Amino acid sequence: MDNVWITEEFMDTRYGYKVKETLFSGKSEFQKVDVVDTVPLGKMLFNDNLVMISERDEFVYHDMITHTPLFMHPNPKNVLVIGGGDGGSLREVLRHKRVEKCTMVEIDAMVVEACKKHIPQTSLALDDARAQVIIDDGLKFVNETKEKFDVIIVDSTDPVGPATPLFGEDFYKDIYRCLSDDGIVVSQAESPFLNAEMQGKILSIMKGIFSGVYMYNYTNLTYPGGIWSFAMGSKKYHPIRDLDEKRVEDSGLEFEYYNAGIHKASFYLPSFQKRAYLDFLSDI
Ligand code: AG3
Repeated sequence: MDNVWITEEFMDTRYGYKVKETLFSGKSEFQKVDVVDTVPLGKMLFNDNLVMISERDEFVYHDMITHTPLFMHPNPKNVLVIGGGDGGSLREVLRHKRVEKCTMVEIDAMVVEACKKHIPQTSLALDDARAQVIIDDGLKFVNETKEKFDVIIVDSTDPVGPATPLFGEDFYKDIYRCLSDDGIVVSQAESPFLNAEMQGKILSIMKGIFSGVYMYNYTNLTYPGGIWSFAMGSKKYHPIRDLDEKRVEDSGLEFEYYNAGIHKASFYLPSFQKRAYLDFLSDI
């Protein structure tokens, strides 16, 4: 395999990675699933030919999607992850000692199995005693559950294929209902360069449901579009005023990317992005 490349094509752009070895290739009921060992970034998971994680940079995304809401909420005990079959979000959630339980609802068993077998770096946490892994449709789960969650993390694929309804209004109404009175939802929300329309849509949906609507960014090696964003709906807490920096320090956790400074800075958006979503965003 001397000059074999794997490429992602997304929104009329293309990104490539030099392949060492293909470790798994399958087609589930929902999507194509590939795990490939690459020269530059270690093992990578692709769903429908789109990069989900690389061993080299998954920590950035997983730090930001989890620790940001978990340090904003003063006492997150019950957490729900929708999607996230690679286990990376679950791994980071469970590092918080006050989290008593983290339920993960992933639609595609093949993703979970492929990662368990080939990417222990993220999948190790799937066997944790505080983890409950459910293979089911997240949409259905939030529609039916009677449980209340302090933090819900929507770690989905892009708004094409199986994840499309996770970018819709009905889903967020259900999310609101199964959040506790001071709950927070964070959703992966694409790139402001390549998918501004989707960002606007998700924020406008949240605006109709949550009293606090925020967006925050990080920069990123593998997802297309340079800047990547998360959308946040909050019933009570403010992302910056309610961040208890001492608690971040006292947690004793060491992060590769997240820290209190990055947490605060990430909510200050580039002017073009802030201007585009002014109607939907709450004050920072
Ligand atoms: N969730 C975010 C996937 C979005 C990537 N998009 C793309 N490559 N076009 C990934 C799951 C990580 N736990």
